[in-house]
Amino acid sequence: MVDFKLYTITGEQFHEGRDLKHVMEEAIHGGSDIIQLREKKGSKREVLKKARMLRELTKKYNVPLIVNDHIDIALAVDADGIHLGQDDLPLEEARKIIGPNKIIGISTHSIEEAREAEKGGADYIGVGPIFPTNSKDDVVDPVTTSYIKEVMNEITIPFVAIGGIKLHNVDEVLEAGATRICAISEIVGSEDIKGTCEEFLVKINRSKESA
Ligand code: 3NM
Repeated sequence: MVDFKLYTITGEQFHEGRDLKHVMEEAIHGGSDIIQLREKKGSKREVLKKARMLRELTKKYNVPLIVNDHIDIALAVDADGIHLGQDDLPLEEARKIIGPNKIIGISTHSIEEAREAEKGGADYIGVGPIFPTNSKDDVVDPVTTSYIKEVMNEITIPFVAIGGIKLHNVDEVLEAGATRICAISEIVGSEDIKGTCEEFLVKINRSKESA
């Protein structure tokens, strides 16, 4: 099973003018230990091209690559796994296509969705949005850190906290019990991507030590 601490997702709207490869390489240099390609626009070919580039990059650093939604592209580039939202292909169907050895992550926004993902064999779940976020179009109301506590009480598969997480509010998320943090805008929109990742990791590691 793959485990990780700091999950960086692509978000082109936040790094306009900067090259995606450079942005994600900086995140990896800062210690981000899992990367997701999340492309809601663009043709299949454009997404495939980015996926190939990120596959090459992540292989070089031995970091897992997850592709959001596009199972065909995940298979074509031999990504480590896929991430699915509640409106994407159901988990069981996705598992049939992608096989038993790939990672499947599921976004969840309630304990019912978390239970269903665990029962269906998800490898990890996203738990969010913890705070308000502008990075997702069809976003639901913030679930707050109380959802983290519910998940910790009941769910045994790994979970990653997501949604509006910034350096200034991550301590609250860690104090609630999260050990894995995911961010888009705070990382890829940063002037200092590597430094931002390093700061996140200092906080995550400090919280782990005191747990
Ligand atoms: N999924 P930022 S929130 C992609 O709650 C995504 O499932 C969410 O971006 C969920 O770190 C979110 O910029 C956006 O808020 C995260």
